[in-house]
Amino acid sequence: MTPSNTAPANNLDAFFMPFTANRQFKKNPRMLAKAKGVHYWTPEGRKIIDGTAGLWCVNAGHGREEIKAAIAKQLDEMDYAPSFQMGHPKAFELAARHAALLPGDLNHAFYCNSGSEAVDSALKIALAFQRARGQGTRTRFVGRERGYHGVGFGGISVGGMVNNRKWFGAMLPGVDHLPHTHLPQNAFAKGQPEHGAELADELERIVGLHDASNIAAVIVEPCAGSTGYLPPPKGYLQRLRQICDKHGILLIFDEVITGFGRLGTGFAAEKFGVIPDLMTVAKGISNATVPMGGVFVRKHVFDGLMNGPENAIDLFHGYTYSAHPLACAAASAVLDIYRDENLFERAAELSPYWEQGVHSLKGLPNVTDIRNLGLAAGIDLAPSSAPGARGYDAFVKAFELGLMVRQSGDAIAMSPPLVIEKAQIDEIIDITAKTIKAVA
Ligand code: PXG
Ligand code: PLP
Repeated sequence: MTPSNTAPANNLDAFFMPFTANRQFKKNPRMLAKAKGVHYWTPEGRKIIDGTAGLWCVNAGHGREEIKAAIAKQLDEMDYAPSFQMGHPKAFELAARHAALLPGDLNHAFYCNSGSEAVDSALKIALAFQRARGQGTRTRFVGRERGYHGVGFGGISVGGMVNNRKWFGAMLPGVDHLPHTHLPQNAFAKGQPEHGAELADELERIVGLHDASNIAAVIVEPCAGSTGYLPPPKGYLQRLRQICDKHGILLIFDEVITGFGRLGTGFAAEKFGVIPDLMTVAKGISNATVPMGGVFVRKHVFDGLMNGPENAIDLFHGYTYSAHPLACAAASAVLDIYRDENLFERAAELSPYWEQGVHSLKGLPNVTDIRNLGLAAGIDLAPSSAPGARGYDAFVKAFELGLMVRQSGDAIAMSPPLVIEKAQIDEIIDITAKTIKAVA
Protein backbone atom coordinates (compact mmCIF):
# COMPACT_ATOMS: atom_id res chain seq x y z
CA MET A 1 0.00 0.00 0.00
CA THR A 2 1.23 3.50 -0.69
CA PRO A 3 0.74 6.05 2.08
CA SER A 4 -2.47 7.99 1.54
CA ASN A 5 -3.53 11.29 2.93
CA THR A 6 -7.09 10.20 3.41
CA ALA A 7 -6.82 9.28 7.11
CA PRO A 8 -10.09 10.33 8.70
CA ALA A 9 -9.80 13.59 10.59
CA ASN A 10 -10.15 13.41 14.38
CA ASN A 11 -9.55 9.68 14.51
CA LEU A 12 -7.39 9.16 17.57
CA ASP A 13 -7.51 5.40 17.40
CA ALA A 14 -4.27 4.46 15.66
CA PHE A 15 -1.72 6.17 17.89
CA PHE A 16 -0.75 3.79 20.72
CA MET A 17 0.08 6.40 23.34
CA PRO A 18 2.99 5.81 25.74
CA PHE A 19 2.38 5.69 29.51
CA THR A 20 -1.27 6.64 28.91
CA ALA A 21 -4.72 5.28 29.66
CA ASN A 22 -5.46 5.23 25.93
CA ARG A 23 -9.24 4.68 26.06
CA GLN A 24 -9.75 7.21 28.85
CA PHE A 25 -7.64 9.83 27.06
CA LYS A 26 -9.34 9.34 23.70
CA LYS A 27 -12.76 9.95 25.26
CA ASN A 28 -11.61 13.28 26.63
CA PRO A 29 -8.34 14.29 24.97
CA ARG A 30 -5.93 16.92 26.24
CA MET A 31 -4.28 18.21 23.08
CA LEU A 32 -1.38 20.63 22.71
CA ALA A 33 -0.91 22.51 19.47
CA LYS A 34 1.55 25.32 20.04
CA ALA A 35 4.30 26.31 22.48
CA LYS A 36 6.34 29.45 23.14
CA GLY A 37 8.33 30.55 26.17
CA VAL A 38 6.74 29.02 29.28
CA HIS A 39 3.36 28.37 27.66
CA TYR A 40 1.48 25.80 25.64
CA TRP A 41 -1.73 26.43 23.73
CA THR A 42 -4.46 23.90 23.02
CA PRO A 43 -5.85 23.60 19.47
CA GLU A 44 -8.79 25.77 20.63
CA GLY A 45 -6.32 28.46 21.71
CA ARG A 46 -6.50 27.95 25.48
CA LYS A 47 -3.22 28.99 27.17
CA ILE A 48 -1.55 26.55 29.58
CA ILE A 49 1.41 27.54 31.73
CA ASP A 50 4.11 24.89 31.54
CA GLY A 51 4.86 23.93 35.14
CA THR A 52 6.96 20.96 34.08
CA ALA A 53 9.15 22.13 31.18
CA GLY A 54 7.36 19.56 29.02
CA LEU A 55 8.55 16.33 30.67
CA TRP A 56 11.37 18.00 32.66
CA CYS A 57 13.19 18.74 29.41
CA VAL A 58 12.50 22.18 27.93
CA ASN A 59 14.86 23.95 30.32
CA ALA A 60 15.47 27.01 28.14
CA GLY A 61 11.78 27.49 27.35
CA HIS A 62 9.84 26.68 24.18
CA GLY A 63 10.32 27.91 20.64
CA ARG A 64 13.89 29.15 20.93
CA GLU A 65 14.81 30.82 17.64
CA GLU A 66 18.55 30.18 18.12
CA ILE A 67 18.02 26.43 18.29
CA LYS A 68 15.64 26.49 15.35
CA ALA A 69 18.24 28.34 13.26
CA ALA A 70 21.03 25.93 14.22
CA ILE A 71 18.93 22.89 13.30
CA ALA A 72 17.84 24.45 10.01
CA LYS A 73 21.43 25.32 9.09
CA GLN A 74 22.61 21.80 9.89
CA LEU A 75 19.79 20.26 7.86
CA ASP A 76 20.82 22.42 4.95
CA GLU A 77 24.49 21.41 5.23
CA MET A 78 24.19 17.72 6.04
CA ASP A 79 21.12 15.84 7.22
CA TYR A 80 22.78 12.74 8.55
CA ALA A 81 26.21 11.19 8.95
CA PRO A 82 27.15 7.84 10.48
CA SER A 83 29.39 7.79 13.54
CA PHE A 84 30.67 4.20 13.22
CA GLN A 85 34.29 4.36 11.98
CA MET A 86 33.69 7.87 10.62
CA GLY A 87 32.57 11.16 12.04
CA HIS A 88 31.39 14.71 11.55
CA PRO A 89 32.88 17.83 13.14
CA LYS A 90 29.86 18.87 15.23
CA ALA A 91 30.01 15.67 17.30
CA PHE A 92 33.62 16.29 18.30
CA GLU A 93 32.96 19.98 18.98
CA LEU A 94 29.98 19.18 21.15
CA ALA A 95 31.86 16.55 23.17
CA ALA A 96 34.71 19.00 23.78
CA ARG A 97 32.21 21.61 24.97
CA HIS A 98 30.49 19.15 27.27
CA ALA A 99 33.84 17.97 28.66
CA ALA A 100 34.74 21.58 29.44
CA LEU A 101 31.40 22.17 31.17
CA LEU A 102 31.41 19.02 33.30
CA PRO A 103 32.93 18.87 36.78
CA GLY A 104 36.04 16.82 37.58
CA ASP A 105 37.53 14.63 34.88
CA LEU A 106 34.22 13.63 33.27
CA ASN A 107 35.97 14.33 29.99
CA HIS A 108 34.47 11.93 27.47
CA ALA A 109 31.00 11.88 25.93
CA PHE A 110 29.14 8.97 24.35
CA TYR A 111 25.92 10.03 22.57
CA CYS A 112 22.57 8.32 22.04
CA ASN A 113 18.96 9.40 21.62
CA SER A 114 17.20 9.23 24.98
CA GLY A 115 17.66 8.78 28.69
CA SER A 116 16.70 5.11 28.41
CA GLU A 117 19.44 4.52 25.86
CA ALA A 118 21.87 6.51 28.01
CA VAL A 119 21.19 4.20 30.95
CA ASP A 120 21.62 1.04 28.88
CA SER A 121 24.83 2.48 27.43
CA ALA A 122 26.19 3.37 30.88
CA LEU A 123 25.47 -0.10 32.26
CA LYS A 124 27.26 -1.66 29.28
CA ILE A 125 30.23 0.71 29.58
CA ALA A 126 30.50 -0.27 33.27
CA LEU A 127 30.54 -3.98 32.43
CA ALA A 128 33.04 -3.52 29.60
CA PHE A 129 35.31 -1.43 31.83
CA GLN A 130 35.33 -4.01 34.60
CA ARG A 131 36.12 -6.75 32.12
CA ALA A 132 38.83 -4.71 30.39
CA ARG A 133 40.61 -4.26 33.69
CA GLY A 134 40.53 -7.98 34.38
CA GLN A 135 37.55 -7.91 36.76
CA GLY A 136 35.05 -9.68 34.56
CA THR A 137 33.30 -11.26 37.55
CA ARG A 138 31.91 -7.82 38.37
CA THR A 139 28.59 -8.21 36.59
CA ARG A 140 26.06 -7.23 39.24
CA PHE A 141 24.35 -3.87 39.52
CA VAL A 142 22.83 -2.01 42.42
CA GLY A 143 19.91 0.38 41.88
CA ARG A 144 17.49 1.93 44.35
CA GLU A 145 13.82 1.57 45.24
CA ARG A 146 11.67 4.23 43.57
CA GLY A 147 14.46 4.94 41.07
CA TYR A 148 13.54 5.70 37.44
CA HIS A 149 16.11 4.86 34.83
CA GLY A 150 13.99 4.76 31.71
CA VAL A 151 12.24 1.85 30.11
CA GLY A 152 14.90 -0.35 28.51
CA PHE A 153 15.34 -3.78 30.08
CA GLY A 154 18.54 -2.57 31.73
CA GLY A 155 16.85 0.55 33.04
CA ILE A 156 13.79 -1.23 34.48
CA SER A 157 16.05 -3.84 36.09
CA VAL A 158 18.01 -1.27 38.09
CA GLY A 159 14.93 0.96 38.41
CA GLY A 160 12.60 0.73 41.36
CA MET A 161 9.18 1.86 40.09
CA VAL A 162 6.96 -1.16 40.68
CA ASN A 163 4.52 -0.63 37.81
CA ASN A 164 7.35 -0.23 35.32
CA ARG A 165 8.78 -3.61 36.36
CA LYS A 166 6.01 -5.99 37.36
CA TRP A 167 4.61 -6.62 33.88
CA PHE A 168 7.82 -7.58 32.21
CA GLY A 169 8.99 -10.84 33.69
CA ALA A 170 12.67 -11.65 33.69
CA MET A 171 14.96 -8.65 33.68
CA LEU A 172 18.73 -8.35 34.09
CA PRO A 173 19.87 -11.01 36.52
CA GLY A 174 21.99 -9.93 39.46
CA VAL A 175 20.47 -6.64 40.57
CA ASP A 176 19.96 -5.46 44.15
CA HIS A 177 18.22 -2.31 45.32
CA LEU A 178 19.15 0.17 47.99
CA PRO A 179 16.22 1.47 50.06
CA HIS A 180 14.60 4.69 48.88
CA THR A 181 15.22 7.81 50.97
CA HIS A 182 11.67 9.06 51.53
CA LEU A 183 11.51 9.11 55.35
CA PRO A 184 8.45 10.36 57.29
CA GLN A 185 10.68 12.33 59.67
CA ASN A 186 11.78 14.49 56.72
CA ALA A 187 8.25 15.63 55.85
CA PHE A 188 8.07 19.25 54.64
CA ALA A 189 11.87 19.58 54.65
CA LYS A 190 13.07 22.56 52.67
CA GLY A 191 15.88 21.58 50.31
CA GLN A 192 17.98 18.57 51.29
CA PRO A 193 16.47 16.64 54.22
CA GLU A 194 18.42 16.09 57.45
CA HIS A 195 17.77 12.39 57.96
CA GLY A 196 18.80 9.36 55.95
CA ALA A 197 22.53 9.55 55.10
CA GLU A 198 22.92 6.18 56.83
CA LEU A 199 20.67 4.57 54.20
CA ALA A 200 23.74 4.59 51.94
CA ASP A 201 25.33 2.06 54.31
CA GLU A 202 22.93 -0.54 52.92
CA LEU A 203 25.46 -0.80 50.12
CA GLU A 204 27.88 -2.33 52.61
CA ARG A 205 25.26 -4.98 53.41
CA ILE A 206 24.85 -5.79 49.70
CA VAL A 207 28.63 -5.97 49.32
CA GLY A 208 28.70 -8.28 52.35
CA LEU A 209 26.19 -10.58 50.68
CA HIS A 210 27.65 -10.79 47.16
CA ASP A 211 31.24 -9.62 47.66
CA ALA A 212 32.56 -6.53 45.89
CA SER A 213 34.36 -8.72 43.34
CA ASN A 214 30.94 -9.44 41.78
CA ILE A 215 29.55 -5.89 41.67
CA ALA A 216 30.14 -3.66 38.63
CA ALA A 217 28.29 -0.47 39.47
CA VAL A 218 25.74 1.39 41.55
CA ILE A 219 23.26 3.63 39.73
CA VAL A 220 21.15 6.31 41.40
CA GLU A 221 19.42 9.53 40.49
CA PRO A 222 21.24 12.09 42.67
CA CYS A 223 17.82 13.67 43.21
CA ALA A 224 15.02 11.24 42.30
CA GLY A 225 12.66 12.89 39.81
CA SER A 226 9.99 10.71 38.32
CA THR A 227 8.88 9.13 41.61
CA GLY A 228 7.69 12.51 42.92
CA TYR A 229 10.93 14.37 43.57
CA LEU A 230 13.09 13.15 46.44
CA PRO A 231 16.16 15.30 47.14
CA PRO A 232 19.01 13.30 48.70
CA PRO A 233 19.49 13.44 52.47
CA LYS A 234 22.48 15.54 53.55
CA GLY A 235 25.65 13.47 53.31
CA TYR A 236 23.99 10.52 51.54
CA LEU A 237 25.68 10.82 48.16
CA GLN A 238 29.08 11.49 49.75
CA ARG A 239 28.70 8.27 51.73
CA LEU A 240 27.71 6.31 48.63
CA ARG A 241 30.81 7.64 46.86
CA GLN A 242 33.06 6.60 49.74
CA ILE A 243 31.67 3.07 49.86
CA CYS A 244 31.98 2.66 46.08
CA ASP A 245 35.60 3.85 46.21
CA LYS A 246 36.40 1.48 49.03
CA HIS A 247 35.17 -1.50 47.00
CA GLY A 248 36.14 -0.62 43.42
CA ILE A 249 32.49 -0.25 42.42
CA LEU A 250 31.65 2.33 39.75
CA LEU A 251 29.17 5.03 40.71
CA ILE A 252 26.71 6.13 38.01
CA PHE A 253 24.63 9.27 38.49
CA ASP A 254 21.53 9.33 36.32
CA GLU A 255 21.25 13.06 35.66
CA VAL A 256 18.61 12.86 32.94
CA ILE A 257 16.48 15.27 35.00
CA THR A 258 19.07 16.99 37.21
CA GLY A 259 21.53 17.67 34.37
CA PHE A 260 21.64 21.02 32.59
CA GLY A 261 20.58 23.36 35.32
CA ARG A 262 17.60 21.95 37.18
CA LEU A 263 19.32 22.24 40.58
CA GLY A 264 20.84 25.64 39.93
CA THR A 265 24.17 24.19 38.84
CA GLY A 266 25.16 22.55 35.57
CA PHE A 267 24.84 19.11 37.15
CA ALA A 268 23.90 17.57 40.49
CA ALA A 269 27.49 16.29 40.72
CA GLU A 270 28.56 19.91 41.07
CA LYS A 271 25.79 20.83 43.46
CA PHE A 272 26.68 18.02 45.85
CA GLY A 273 30.44 17.97 45.23
CA VAL A 274 30.36 14.28 44.35
CA ILE A 275 31.85 13.17 41.04
CA PRO A 276 30.41 9.92 39.68
CA ASP A 277 32.42 7.64 37.38
CA LEU A 278 29.70 7.80 34.75
CA MET A 279 26.85 10.23 34.28
CA THR A 280 23.78 9.75 32.11
CA VAL A 281 21.97 12.74 30.60
CA ALA A 282 19.17 13.49 28.09
CA LYS A 283 16.26 15.97 28.11
CA GLY A 284 17.87 19.39 28.74
CA ILE A 285 20.91 18.41 26.66
CA SER A 286 19.00 19.47 23.53
CA ASN A 287 16.14 21.36 25.20
CA ALA A 288 14.05 18.47 23.81
CA THR A 289 14.11 19.87 20.28
CA VAL A 290 15.86 16.84 18.75
CA PRO A 291 15.95 13.64 20.83
CA MET A 292 19.38 13.18 22.40
CA GLY A 293 20.98 11.43 25.35
CA GLY A 294 24.53 10.91 26.49
CA VAL A 295 26.89 9.19 28.87
CA PHE A 296 29.72 11.25 30.31
CA VAL A 297 32.67 9.14 31.36
CA ARG A 298 35.60 9.86 33.65
CA LYS A 299 39.15 9.63 32.41
CA HIS A 300 40.03 6.43 34.25
CA VAL A 301 37.01 4.62 32.80
CA PHE A 302 37.66 5.82 29.26
CA ASP A 303 41.38 5.04 29.53
CA GLY A 304 40.54 1.62 30.89
CA LEU A 305 38.67 0.84 27.69
CA MET A 306 41.51 2.05 25.46
CA ASN A 307 43.93 -0.66 26.52
CA GLY A 308 43.45 -3.11 23.62
CA PRO A 309 45.30 -3.03 20.28
CA GLU A 310 44.88 0.30 18.49
CA ASN A 311 42.96 -1.29 15.63
CA ALA A 312 40.45 -3.01 17.95
CA ILE A 313 36.99 -1.52 18.47
CA ASP A 314 36.95 -0.17 22.03
CA LEU A 315 33.25 -0.61 22.77
CA PHE A 316 30.92 -2.87 20.82
CA HIS A 317 27.95 -0.59 21.28
CA GLY A 318 26.37 2.35 19.46
CA TYR A 319 23.23 3.59 17.73
CA THR A 320 22.48 4.50 14.13
CA TYR A 321 21.69 7.95 15.45
CA SER A 322 24.55 8.32 17.95
CA ALA A 323 25.66 11.95 17.65
CA HIS A 324 23.01 12.71 15.01
CA PRO A 325 24.06 15.96 13.30
CA LEU A 326 20.73 17.68 14.00
CA ALA A 327 20.91 16.72 17.68
CA CYS A 328 24.51 17.94 17.91
CA ALA A 329 23.60 21.25 16.27
CA ALA A 330 20.67 21.68 18.65
CA ALA A 331 22.73 20.71 21.73
CA SER A 332 25.44 23.20 20.83
CA ALA A 333 22.92 26.01 20.33
CA VAL A 334 21.38 25.13 23.72
CA LEU A 335 24.78 25.43 25.39
CA ASP A 336 25.08 28.94 23.93
CA ILE A 337 21.72 29.85 25.46
CA TYR A 338 22.57 28.38 28.86
CA ARG A 339 25.81 30.38 28.81
CA ASP A 340 24.54 33.67 27.38
CA GLU A 341 21.48 33.79 29.63
CA ASN A 342 23.22 32.32 32.70
CA LEU A 343 20.29 29.96 33.06
CA PHE A 344 21.89 27.67 35.64
CA GLU A 345 22.63 30.66 37.89
CA ARG A 346 19.17 31.97 37.19
CA ALA A 347 17.68 28.70 38.46
CA ALA A 348 19.79 29.02 41.62
CA GLU A 349 18.66 32.61 42.15
CA LEU A 350 15.00 31.74 41.69
CA SER A 351 15.03 28.64 43.86
CA PRO A 352 14.49 30.38 47.26
CA TYR A 353 11.45 32.14 45.77
CA TRP A 354 10.25 28.84 44.36
CA GLU A 355 10.83 27.12 47.72
CA GLN A 356 8.78 29.76 49.52
CA GLY A 357 6.01 29.42 46.93
CA VAL A 358 5.66 25.65 47.04
CA HIS A 359 5.89 25.47 50.83
CA SER A 360 3.07 28.04 51.08
CA LEU A 361 0.83 25.13 50.00
CA LYS A 362 1.39 23.39 53.35
CA GLY A 363 -1.86 23.21 55.29
CA LEU A 364 -4.09 22.85 52.22
CA PRO A 365 -6.40 19.81 52.33
CA ASN A 366 -4.69 16.41 51.96
CA VAL A 367 -1.17 17.82 51.53
CA THR A 368 1.02 15.32 53.44
CA ASP A 369 4.51 16.37 52.27
CA ILE A 370 6.24 19.01 50.16
CA ARG A 371 9.81 18.66 48.87
CA ASN A 372 11.93 21.03 46.82
CA LEU A 373 15.44 21.53 45.54
CA GLY A 374 16.60 23.82 42.76
CA LEU A 375 13.73 24.67 40.44
CA ALA A 376 11.57 21.61 41.08
CA ALA A 377 9.24 20.28 43.73
CA GLY A 378 7.11 17.32 44.74
CA ILE A 379 3.82 17.54 46.62
CA ASP A 380 2.26 14.42 48.18
CA LEU A 381 -1.51 14.24 48.46
CA ALA A 382 -3.34 11.76 50.68
CA PRO A 383 -4.93 9.02 48.54
CA SER A 384 -8.70 9.16 47.92
CA SER A 385 -10.80 6.23 46.63
CA ALA A 386 -7.88 4.31 45.08
CA PRO A 387 -4.11 4.85 44.96
CA GLY A 388 -3.28 7.49 42.35
CA ALA A 389 -6.89 8.66 41.92
CA ARG A 390 -6.42 12.00 43.67
CA GLY A 391 -3.11 12.54 41.89
CA TYR A 392 -4.78 11.95 38.52
CA ASP A 393 -7.71 14.21 39.40
CA ALA A 394 -5.23 16.94 40.36
CA PHE A 395 -3.37 16.58 37.07
CA VAL A 396 -6.64 16.85 35.08
CA LYS A 397 -7.96 19.72 37.21
CA ALA A 398 -4.71 21.69 36.88
CA PHE A 399 -4.87 21.29 33.10
CA GLU A 400 -8.45 22.58 33.10
CA LEU A 401 -7.32 25.56 35.16
CA GLY A 402 -4.45 26.27 32.76
CA LEU A 403 -1.42 24.60 34.37
CA MET A 404 0.63 21.60 33.33
CA VAL A 405 1.91 19.43 36.21
CA ARG A 406 3.19 15.84 36.38
CA GLN A 407 1.51 13.13 38.38
CA SER A 408 3.23 10.12 39.94
CA GLY A 409 0.73 8.15 42.01
CA ASP A 410 -0.69 10.68 44.44
CA ALA A 411 2.30 13.00 44.12
CA ILE A 412 2.40 16.07 41.90
CA ALA A 413 5.76 17.13 40.52
CA MET A 414 6.62 20.52 39.09
CA SER A 415 9.75 21.71 37.28
CA PRO A 416 9.18 24.87 35.26
CA PRO A 417 11.48 26.04 32.48
CA LEU A 418 14.51 27.86 33.93
CA VAL A 419 13.43 31.05 32.10
CA ILE A 420 10.35 31.35 34.32
CA GLU A 421 9.61 34.77 35.87
CA LYS A 422 8.61 35.35 39.49
CA ALA A 423 5.10 36.45 38.51
CA GLN A 424 4.71 33.21 36.57
CA ILE A 425 5.86 31.23 39.62
CA ASP A 426 3.09 33.03 41.55
CA GLU A 427 0.62 31.97 38.89
CA ILE A 428 1.76 28.32 39.10
CA ILE A 429 1.43 28.32 42.90
CA ASP A 430 -1.97 29.99 42.71
CA ILE A 431 -3.37 27.44 40.24
CA THR A 432 -1.83 24.58 42.23
CA ALA A 433 -3.57 25.82 45.38
CA LYS A 434 -6.92 26.03 43.53
CA THR A 435 -6.33 22.54 42.14
CA ILE A 436 -5.58 21.02 45.54
CA LYS A 437 -8.71 22.58 46.99
CA ALA A 438 -10.78 21.40 44.03
CA VAL A 439 -9.74 17.74 44.47
CA ALA A 440 -10.26 17.71 48.24
N1 PXG B 1 16.62 8.42 33.76
C1 PXG B 1 15.94 9.36 34.45
C2 PXG B 1 16.48 9.81 35.78
C3 PXG B 1 14.77 9.92 33.93
O1 PXG B 1 14.10 10.84 34.64
C4 PXG B 1 15.04 8.50 31.98
C5 PXG B 1 16.19 8.00 32.55
C6 PXG B 1 14.61 8.00 30.65
O2 PXG B 1 14.70 8.97 29.68
P1 PXG B 1 13.85 8.84 28.32
O3 PXG B 1 14.40 9.95 27.47
O4 PXG B 1 14.15 7.49 27.74
O5 PXG B 1 12.40 9.02 28.70
C7 PXG B 1 14.31 9.49 32.67
C8 PXG B 1 13.05 10.03 32.05
C9 PXG B 1 7.86 11.95 34.72
C10 PXG B 1 8.70 11.49 33.57
O6 PXG B 1 6.68 12.08 34.57
C11 PXG B 1 10.05 11.32 33.76
C12 PXG B 1 10.82 10.85 32.71
C13 PXG B 1 10.25 10.58 31.48
C14 PXG B 1 8.89 10.78 31.29
C15 PXG B 1 8.10 11.23 32.35
O7 PXG B 1 8.38 12.20 35.80
N2 PXG B 1 12.16 10.66 32.94
N1 PLP C 1 16.86 -3.46 14.17
C1 PLP C 1 17.42 -3.63 12.94
C2 PLP C 1 16.85 -4.65 12.02
C3 PLP C 1 18.53 -2.82 12.57
O1 PLP C 1 19.12 -2.98 11.38
C4 PLP C 1 19.02 -1.84 13.49
C5 PLP C 1 20.15 -0.97 13.15
O2 PLP C 1 20.86 -1.14 12.18
C6 PLP C 1 18.41 -1.71 14.74
C7 PLP C 1 17.33 -2.54 15.05
C8 PLP C 1 18.91 -0.73 15.76
O3 PLP C 1 18.51 0.57 15.41
P1 PLP C 1 19.21 1.84 16.08
O4 PLP C 1 20.67 1.80 15.67
O5 PLP C 1 18.47 3.02 15.51
O6 PLP C 1 19.04 1.71 17.56
